[in-house]
Amino acid sequence: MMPGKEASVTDMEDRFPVLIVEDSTTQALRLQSVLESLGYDVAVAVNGREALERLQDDFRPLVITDWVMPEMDGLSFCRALRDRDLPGYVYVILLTAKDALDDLVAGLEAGADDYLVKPVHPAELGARLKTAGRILGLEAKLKKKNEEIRHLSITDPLTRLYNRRHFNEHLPHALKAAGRYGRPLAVVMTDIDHFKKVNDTYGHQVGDETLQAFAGVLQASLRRGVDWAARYGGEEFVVVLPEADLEGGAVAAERLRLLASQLKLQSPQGPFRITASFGVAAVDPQKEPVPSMEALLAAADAALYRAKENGRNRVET
Ligand code: GH3
Ligand code: MG
Ligand code: MG
Ligand code: MG
Ligand code: MG
Repeated sequence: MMPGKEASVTDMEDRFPVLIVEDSTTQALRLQSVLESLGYDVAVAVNGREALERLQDDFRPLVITDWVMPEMDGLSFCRALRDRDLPGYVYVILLTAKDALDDLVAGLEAGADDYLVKPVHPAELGARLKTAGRILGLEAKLKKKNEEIRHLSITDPLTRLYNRRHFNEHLPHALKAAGRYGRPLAVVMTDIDHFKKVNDTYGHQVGDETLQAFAGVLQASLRRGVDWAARYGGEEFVVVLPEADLEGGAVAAERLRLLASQLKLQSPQGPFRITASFGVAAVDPQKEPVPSMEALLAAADAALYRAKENGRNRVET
């Protein structure tokens, strides 16, 4: 940054919260005031043990630690920190009066990212902290990208519902939880009736819009925070209702059936409607052992097949 120029937004974003770990109150206060004058948000811990505790509930990705401290010194602190599963990477600067080459090597080997010898000039400290900020900023960017990729990997691009991958990953968890807490769980499988005719009559584009509208009905109908819907295949969807038994699942499916049949869909050839068939299956750990995901889905699928056989636009259990 050029002198006289204002700090850019990026500069501000790179000032991550700092934790000073220092047993000398005088030194801690001096360091704190330097850091605060540079624009950092600062907290202080008096030794390694206290710092570890503090990072658990007040996570600070930038740590400046002293070496010689009672209870837990800076090196033990670095090693313990690297063993912890914290919310993100902690960039550690060891700031110590120990100035031997062996000490520097030992400090870095213990897990410190940087090593500064006391007394450090505020200008150097500021520059070192900027380096730390660049690295932590990069980590934050990667984390955000990872979350985006993770989101994409579990989302169906057409309907924005969860995809089959997420469904296959999460239904077993939901079943395990149901078994553990002795709670029921219902799955509703649904398949749009004569959907091939929608494509054939109105074209694929309208077919896609129909899938989006139908998925919208499913998503909007989720009543509890724990309920979720996924696109299982082409025009097949599944709704998972933890806490619902077979009867509750059937009531939910009946509501969905009605809402789907009331959807007003548009095409260049004029408005049209659809219907869908529903198959419901449930587990009740109070009455019987929790089945595998495959067995539960086979039961829902068999019920869906009966709904088709019995004339479509209906719910079977
Ligand atoms: P049924 O009442 O027995 O379910 O008849 P159906 O015509 O709905 O069943 P079928 O399984 O024969 O046809 C499903 C159709 O869904 C065939 C396929 O081209 C279409 N489809 C699958 N995925 C998509 C998609 O992403 N977009 C569009 N537009 N069509 C899709
Ligand atoms: Mg000390
Ligand atoms: Mg079919
Ligand atoms: Mg169909
Ligand atoms: Mg089908």
